[in-house]
Amino acid sequence: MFITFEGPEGAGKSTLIRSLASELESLGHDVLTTREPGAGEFGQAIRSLLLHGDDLPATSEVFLFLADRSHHMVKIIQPALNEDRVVLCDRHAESTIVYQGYARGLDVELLRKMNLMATGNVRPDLIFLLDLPVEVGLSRIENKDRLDSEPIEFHQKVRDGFLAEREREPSRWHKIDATQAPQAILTEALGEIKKRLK
Ligand code: Z5A
Repeated sequence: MFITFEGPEGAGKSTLIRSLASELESLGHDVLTTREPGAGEFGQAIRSLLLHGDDLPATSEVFLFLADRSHHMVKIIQPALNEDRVVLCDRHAESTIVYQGYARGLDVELLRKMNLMATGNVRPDLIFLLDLPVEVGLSRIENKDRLDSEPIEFHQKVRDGFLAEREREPSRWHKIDATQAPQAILTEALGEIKKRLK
């Protein structure tokens, strides 16, 4: 099962993924946790260009995210799915639609096609949207990177973009109120995964 985690900054994705992985492992599942950008050596190199480099043209940014995604799919995610592992991935294709499309203004329909090319047409079985007001999420971030430092209007477009994407395809998404305590978020996410694993 391929599960991705999306949301605005500081939504608590990494926190949730860590505790979900340990709960799922204790239930006997073989779990892979991974993230975009930045899985493996190739992903790390792209991550540092994207998050810690100079300002980038929006098109350069999108090609770097897609290069990371295609490599990640072929080398890490698809082999794990082939072994029936549960893959928990912190951000994936929907972040490109929302950050580079809704927030940066690139053509969303073109980005959908580019995503499919990068993933070999593989899409997540389940996408968690950890939703919260952008001010709350940003206040949780201690060391801001290049993208965290965008103006508040950019982050609001990101939040609105995720909510709009979820409306397009409600059966693939599960929205969680990310202002709740971590334990409540974990219980809700675990319940949803168990329901879908049946
Ligand atoms: N990006 C893109 O533009 N296009 C793409 O295609 C892709 C990504 C794939 C990656 O940054 C950036 O790349 C990201 C999108 C863009 N943009 N930005 N900015 P990243 O990987 O460095 O970080 P992130 O994905 O944005 O995650 P994050 O916002 O840094 O955090 P998080 O994983 O969602 O949250 P966390 O680390 O679990 O928690 C943050 C803090 O909040 C921490 O102190 C926790 O202890 C605390 N926390 C967690 N949960 C809670 C609850 N429930 N209550 C209170 N406090 C909490």
